Parts: sequence; structure tokens; C-alpha cells
Amino acid sequence: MKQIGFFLIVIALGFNSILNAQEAEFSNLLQNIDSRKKVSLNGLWDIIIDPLENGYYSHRMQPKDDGYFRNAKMKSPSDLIEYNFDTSLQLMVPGDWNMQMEKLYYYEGTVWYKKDFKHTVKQDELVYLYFEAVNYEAIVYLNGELVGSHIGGYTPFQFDVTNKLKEGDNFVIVKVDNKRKAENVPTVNQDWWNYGGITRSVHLISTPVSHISDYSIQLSKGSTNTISGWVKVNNATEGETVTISIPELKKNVNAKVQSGKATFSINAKPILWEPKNPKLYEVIIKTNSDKLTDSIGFRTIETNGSKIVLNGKDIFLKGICIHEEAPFKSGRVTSVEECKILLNWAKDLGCNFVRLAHYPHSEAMVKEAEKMGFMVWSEIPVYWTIQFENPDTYANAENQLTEMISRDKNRAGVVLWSVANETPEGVARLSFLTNLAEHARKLDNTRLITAALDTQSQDNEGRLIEDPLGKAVDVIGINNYCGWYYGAPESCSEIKWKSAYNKPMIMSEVGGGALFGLHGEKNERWTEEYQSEVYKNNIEMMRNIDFLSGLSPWILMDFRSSRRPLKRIQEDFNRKGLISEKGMKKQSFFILRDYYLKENN
Ligand code: GCB
Repeated sequence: MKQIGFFLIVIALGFNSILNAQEAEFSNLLQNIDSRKKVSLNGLWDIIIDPLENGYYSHRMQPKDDGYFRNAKMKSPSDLIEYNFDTSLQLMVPGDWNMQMEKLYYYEGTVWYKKDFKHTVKQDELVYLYFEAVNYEAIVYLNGELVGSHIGGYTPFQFDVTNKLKEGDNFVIVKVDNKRKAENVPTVNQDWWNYGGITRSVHLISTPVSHISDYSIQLSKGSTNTISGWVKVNNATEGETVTISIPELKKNVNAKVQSGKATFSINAKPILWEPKNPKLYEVIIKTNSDKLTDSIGFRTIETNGSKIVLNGKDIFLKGICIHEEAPFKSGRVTSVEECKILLNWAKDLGCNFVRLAHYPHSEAMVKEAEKMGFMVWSEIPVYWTIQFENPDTYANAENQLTEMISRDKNRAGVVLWSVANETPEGVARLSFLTNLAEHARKLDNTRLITAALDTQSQDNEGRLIEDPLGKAVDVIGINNYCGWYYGAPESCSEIKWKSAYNKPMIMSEVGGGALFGLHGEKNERWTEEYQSEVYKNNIEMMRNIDFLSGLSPWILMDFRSSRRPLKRIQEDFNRKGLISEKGMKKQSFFILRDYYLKENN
């Protein structure tokens, strides 16, 4: 035992030194794809379901040279080609496969996707193939040639395909694999559906050869009258000018590109973004050859002891957790309209905050939340017991964190980056998550870092927060299911909380299940009355926590989970929603709403 402990410490220290030596860098993702010239590759794609990965491996399990990615066609009647995309099934992109085809409902494995498209080659532009998300592993081929691969189901990735595109007819093939693996992030066990497929949109994005690739524009840390940042220009001429304009503030600033990057600082006193006035400014970024327009908000977010401070004022985060699951139709969210339905329900509930669990949601969701005035908690799927000792698992988690922060660093709505949910205490885990928190801070020291913990200890008086991970985060998230996984609902109001840290605490999950329309006694599980009791008593408990700075109960809407088989009640849904998957509000919705509308304003 001792030896194992020593070994883990050595690994943990090893990680630390590797990480400290490295500078954190954003991913090379194109910033702000909404403002770019692009062609959509959404729509129907031809698919081949390939549980044995026969299109990839030979019978000796060696990668094949003539796999399905070649899109081979018979040339003579005697040819043996045992697949044909042209006569295959089809699936809609964006979308998960599980909800589109009955035989794929539980499927976890490989599906090959193919899309034909026409392209006109232009000499003076670069073309990127951009995927907003593919769950989980994607290997991408263009016209039969490999262009690259990506791991992680909820963040975007891109490839420069300029030299692989042909005039006229082209085809892209993606091997999508959502097999769960112990070393993955998330790992083999998760309480949400492992929706597979090209779940978000696909684009061909054209840019000038010299183009704005990325930028960061926000208030300087600690200031409300200086906007500063940087603009990265790919293939820039040394010393060329970048102009940053904010017309409404009458600002127009020039900066010079040095080694691909222009930094700038603007004296300005913008109206600050806040939930009651989510003010966004049009910002125009221009070079000689490129121009992008964004809507950017300016605000500060800090902590002061146990308070969360927005724009210099204490604020209580009245929130709700949300999974990226579509209302009414079930399956993954695929449209802005669906994002708006979910967020309007959160508005109706009286929220100023949403915890987008348990993985980065789509860019559209984050942007809509920001426009509607929600502070956002964004998180990566470091969930439950992943392989904390495995350096590859760490690299994967860190990469997903980098991609999330790279994509959303200009969103004022995002105030919290979460590095984990309900991870078990231990040496390797502490080092893993401390490193992730440090990495997030190196990329972005203007937002707060958090993690949701379920590791509180208990004494006679109540619950104590003393998990050593508390040191590494700015805000402590606590998941606690009094009245559901432990204790009777009435007992919850009595529980007292203490914390070893003088830091804000967000109760990031509380709740219980109910089937909409099922009524009975308040001690009868699955009834709306039982769920209401859980809410009433937990709200009472919240009133007694003086270091509580926010709340996001679990969860806005019932969502699909393969851990939830109970017939007639769950039917593959986690029933802890305040709203059913068909949009029906349960009693508890109104209990929480009352609390939010009447208190903590
Ligand atoms: C949790 C998890 C969440 C689950 C929830 C539940 O603690 O963080 O992912 O869905 O509990 O319903 O058990």
C-alpha cells in the first residue's frame, strides 16, 4: 500500500514539474466562425455502421490501406468491394445517431460518415474543414486521404485542407467512434446518454491567406476603464496594422503585428455586462486583407472572502444545471431555437446563472446564454473516477480544457471554468486537478476556477468541506443530494454546513426525481410531492449557509441516461428535471422559482 502511495506521489510530482516548465497556449482554432465566410456541410450524410471496424482494420487488426475512407467503387462486374456509401443508410448532421435510427439507440462503436460536395478552388484563400463537435473520436479523410484526427466529444477542431481540395467534386469521410474506454474523458461510467455521431455543425471556412486567426478582447484584469487584448494574424507581414474598432464607444485603435500577434490597449469606459443589462458592443477587427465582427461584453468577476463579486458588487448566482439535450424531441440539441427554449425556461425560473453540465455545450448555447444575461459555468467532462494516474488521460483532459477556453474566451457571460465533477479524493487526483486549474489560470486569469465536489465529511453538527482540492479552486462547487441519496427530505433543513476555506461556495447540485403528473404522499418516491419536499427542505438548508454564493439544482429538464432503466418511471430518463422532456413543469419548478424571485435580489 505504502509503495503504491509513494509511486503515486512520484507520478504526481513528475506531472507538476513537466507542467510548470510549459507555457500554456491556446489551441489554433479559428476564433468567431459566425463572422467568417463559410459553406455548410450539414444535411444528410451517407453512413456505414461498422461495429468491428472492418473498414479500418484488416483481419490481422492492422490498419488497412484500402479502408472505407477510400470510398472505392466497382469498376468491373467482377470487382469485390464489400461496401458502398452510395447505396447506404443516411443520417442527419448535426445530430446524434441514437435518436435517428432505432437500431442505433444503444449503439457504441464506429459509424462511417460520407458527404459529397462541390468546391471552387481560389488561389488567394485558405480553406479549413471545421467540426463544431464529434462524439467521441473522429478520423477525418478528404478525397480518400487522411487529414487528421480528434479526441473528445464536445469541443471544436479544424484542419487546413486548402491543398487537399479539388476543383468540382470532393468528398469528406469521417470515422466516428463513441466506444467508451477506461482511459477516456469521460471514462466508462457516466450519468448521461453517450450520444454518438457528428453532433454539431460542419463547415468549410474560407479565409484570406493572411487572416485573423484568433483574438482576446476584454477589460484588463482589475480595471473597468481599460480594454486590452491581442489579435493573432496568420501569414502576417511583420509590422502590418490591425485595427480594433468599437463604434459605439467611438474607439478606433491601431496595433502593429509582431511575430504574428498584435497587442493593444484602449482607454474606454463601457457599460458593464450584467444579468440585468447584458450589454454587448459591436467590435470590428480589421487587417489589410481580413475583417471580423464580434459582439463583446465587458465585466469584471472576482471573489472577496465567501462572496462572488460581479463588477464590484456582491452577487448571488441563482442558477440551474442544464444538459445539452433537446426539449420535446430528445437527443442532442441541434438548433439555436432549442437553446432558446431551454434558456427561456431558466429565465422563467428566475435564474441569472446556468451551469452547463458536464461538458462544453455548443458555442450557440454559450452565446445565447450571454445575450440573455446568464452568467455561465462551463465544464469539461472530468467526471467521477477517471484514470488520474494516466498521463494520456491528463493530456486529453487538458486539451479539452484548452479547446473550451480557446473557443469561449471572449464571452463575458462565462464567469466560471470548471475542471471536474465529483472526483474521489486521492493523491493522483489532487495533482491532476490542481494542474488543470493551473492550466486554466495560465490561459485565462480573468475568470474564476471551480470544481463540483461530493467529498464532504460529516460530523455530529453537519457537513464539513475540507477536500484539499478546495485550495486549488476560487469557488467551491458542492453536489449534495439530501432527501434523495441520503436522509429523509425533512431532515435536510436541519443540516449545518462548515467550510475549511474562506471561499465562495455554490451548491452546484441538489435535487430528487419525479415523474411529471405522478401524485401521491410526500414520502412517496417519484411523486411530484416528494420532489417538492426535497426542494423545500433543501432551500431551508441553503438559508442557513452563510458562505453560500450560488445555487444550481439538478436539473432543468429530464434527460436520457442509460443508468436509469426503471420501467414506467424512468424509462431511460433521469427524472430529476424540474420540467419533463416534453416540456411539462413539475411542482418543484414553482418552489424554486418562488425562492429565486423573492430572495437574494
Ligand atoms: C450527480 C452527478 C450528475 C447525476 C446526478 C444524479 O451527482 O453529478 O451527473 O446525474 O448526480 O442524478 O444522480
